[in-house]
Amino acid sequence: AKAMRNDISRLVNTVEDLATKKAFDTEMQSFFYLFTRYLSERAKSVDLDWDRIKSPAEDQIVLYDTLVAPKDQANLNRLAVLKVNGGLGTSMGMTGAKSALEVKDDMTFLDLTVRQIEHLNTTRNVDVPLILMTSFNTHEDTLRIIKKYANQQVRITTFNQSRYPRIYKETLLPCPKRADDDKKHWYPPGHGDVYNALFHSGVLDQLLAEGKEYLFVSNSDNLGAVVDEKILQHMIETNAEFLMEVTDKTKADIKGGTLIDYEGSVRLLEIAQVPSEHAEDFKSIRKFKIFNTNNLWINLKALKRIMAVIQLETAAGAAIKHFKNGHGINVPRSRFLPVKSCSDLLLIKSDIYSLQHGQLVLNESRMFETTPVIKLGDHFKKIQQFQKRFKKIPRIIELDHLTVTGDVNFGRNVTLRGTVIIVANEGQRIDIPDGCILENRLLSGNLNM
Ligand code: UPG
Repeated sequence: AKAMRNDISRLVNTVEDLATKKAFDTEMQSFFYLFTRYLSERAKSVDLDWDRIKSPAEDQIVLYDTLVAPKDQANLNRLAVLKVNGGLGTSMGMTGAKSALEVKDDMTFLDLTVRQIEHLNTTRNVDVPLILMTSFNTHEDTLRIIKKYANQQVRITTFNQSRYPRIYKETLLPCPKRADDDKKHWYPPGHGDVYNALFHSGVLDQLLAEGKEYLFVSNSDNLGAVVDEKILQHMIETNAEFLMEVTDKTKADIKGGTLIDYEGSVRLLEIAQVPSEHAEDFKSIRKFKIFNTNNLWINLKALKRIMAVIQLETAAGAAIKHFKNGHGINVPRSRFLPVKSCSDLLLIKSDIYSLQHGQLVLNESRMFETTPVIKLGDHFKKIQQFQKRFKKIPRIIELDHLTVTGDVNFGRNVTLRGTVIIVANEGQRIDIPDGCILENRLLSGNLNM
């Protein structure tokens, strides 16, 4: 820790401008606390006792269907919306901000979010501001997209989250040598940094000064996270300082965090906290039925009060344990529509959904309640590959299940129905021609149809 402290002072001393230096110093002190906590936790090696983890009690998770709408829109003027937008789309092979990816009708995640808020503000005649937390990785992409909204019905504020130095595994010393050292030597310390960054950027005080009391936080890739007046009303009625929207877990959600009861208090449990011998338990749908959508509702005055204790959380939802009356709301799946992979992207781009004021709505002509299950193989993992392999997004309104493996390419105006499985083995290639209709088909081998 001593060596780290010296290195940090040296880093801070590479900054000349006094104001910048002060802000950077504060950031590095926060990093240093996190680092020393890491050292002490590593020494103890446990933070949660697995045997004390229980499923949440009934009153810790409220069912969405029991909530009632407020009589008017007055609450909305006390609300602000924040998107955590510091992450990159690395899992989809992107080098920039994931929210800058075009998802539908030439609009990016950010454009759709702006549309959603704009629609809320105009139809309800309110002034809900949009706050975007960016990181040094996503700041430029974000500004480029939002600049066109400068004169619209939505006020957009951005602030940058912290930038911490990466450390060498062996020596535990920082990688960067100077404050302006290359990007690759730094990292954004997770969305839990939102509290610290909101506070230090001055945005928390600015919101409070404007009379905003509640903050709705969600992931920037979750297009289902629209403002819900019933949830806001419930928050006010129950004096809950923190609400987490959870939803029923399916096999596809095994990685998400879950709410648990720990010695009578409600807490978030993330896979990273689970000892490896219990990883399978954690993933099971039976014991942990719900997972965190990361749609969080936070009382801003309470946040200000407890800033000192929550500044070091790495996951935003983990802060729930510090607030009074914090609990979960079990919401419909439609409030969690993320794009974590190119399979998710195919679904959202397809005719299964259409857009209404930036919101995705299920196509009425689909006969089933559920959306198709899509599994695209490794050849579709990266966004560039995905774009190259689909000349046009197929029509899938009557599809139940699609599995694609290997070197497969789709032409224009392809229609997929029922269960379709396409397998190109190693060294083979399958091209689905323009206008092709596949219904309950299994294609494999080396096909040039
Ligand atoms: N993000 C930041 N800053 C960071 C890291 C991430 O703003 O330093 C943003 C990112 O842009 C995205 C969001 O945080 O919008 C979520 O990040 P992601 O990596 O997609 O999610 P996880 O951190 O793996 O999981 C979160 C919750 C988990 C929940 C899941 C739902 O921690 O409990 O189940 O979101 O998708």
